[in-house]
Amino acid sequence: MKMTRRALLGAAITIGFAAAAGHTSLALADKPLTIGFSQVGAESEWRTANTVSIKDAAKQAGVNLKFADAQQKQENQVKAIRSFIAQKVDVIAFSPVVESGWDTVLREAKAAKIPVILTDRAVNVSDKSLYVTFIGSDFVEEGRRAARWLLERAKTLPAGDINIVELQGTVGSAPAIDRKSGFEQEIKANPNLKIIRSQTGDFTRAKGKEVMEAFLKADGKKINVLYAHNDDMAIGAIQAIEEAGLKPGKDILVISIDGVKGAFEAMMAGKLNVTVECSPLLGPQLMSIARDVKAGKPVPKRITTEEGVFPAEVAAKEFPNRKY
Ligand code: GZL
Repeated sequence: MKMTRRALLGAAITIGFAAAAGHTSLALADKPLTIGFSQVGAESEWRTANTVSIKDAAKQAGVNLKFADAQQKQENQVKAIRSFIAQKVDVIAFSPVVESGWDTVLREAKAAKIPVILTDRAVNVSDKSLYVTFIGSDFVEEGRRAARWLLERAKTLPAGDINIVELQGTVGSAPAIDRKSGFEQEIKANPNLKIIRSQTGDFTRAKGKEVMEAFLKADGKKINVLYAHNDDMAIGAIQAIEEAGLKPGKDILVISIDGVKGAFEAMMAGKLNVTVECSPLLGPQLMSIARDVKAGKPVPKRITTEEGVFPAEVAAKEFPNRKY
């Protein structure tokens, strides 16, 4: 069948458009995903492992990662997020140092049509559409698990009050708020369990040691248990307990959260009684979710990491399996 000149021209134009479209989509497919990531800081073994997980996963996934360390200051995270917006990254991800104060900058990201993913810690915002999803642990459950270990252990202790001192994480942070709440809810089951002192150690070893020294000066012999919101503060406090001439893990039971290698070493040395796992290995999940978000695929609003509880009795056996 002879094609008329008009038909040939129409066909040529159609092929031209298709090729261009094909070429464009091919080009888009080849362009690496760019993620702007604002990290809390480098305050603990957990945080260091979290940063390694994110950077390694980005390399593995061929993601162009723009990484900013906020040195535990919210204003630095806000600055970093604004810089990512200016650079027109594909996705913004961050671990918010504290829960509040994010509405304005997240509205700027939304206006710039850049999706935001929360990792590790949650935010308190009036409009939940300001972030696409939150990948991280259930900190309330971590606090409950710490308390459940103590409720069981309390059954083997002499009758009477069991005095607890608490080293809280960073003031205003989701893990500090939730780990405190979960622990307090659960210990209500035993009225002998009393929190006699509670103060922030800001998730660091140095501050954990300093605050524990103050607790020991005030209440020394009265203290039966230390509940620390992370292993780094517990490890700092263990040094203070030893310097006070007491045996951590025996004279004062030590309970903490994270499950970093340092905690397993302290348990194997008989100085820490239990650590509740909080996995920092969020990198691979972040990269995969970010790609889905960029591709416009639906993702769950909340992705909770699976974790365990490791008492001292299992530390030596579990230690070789630890990845952080
Ligand atoms: C928990 C994380 C906490 C860790 C601390 O997901 O945000 O911050 O428990 C870290 O070790 O500093």
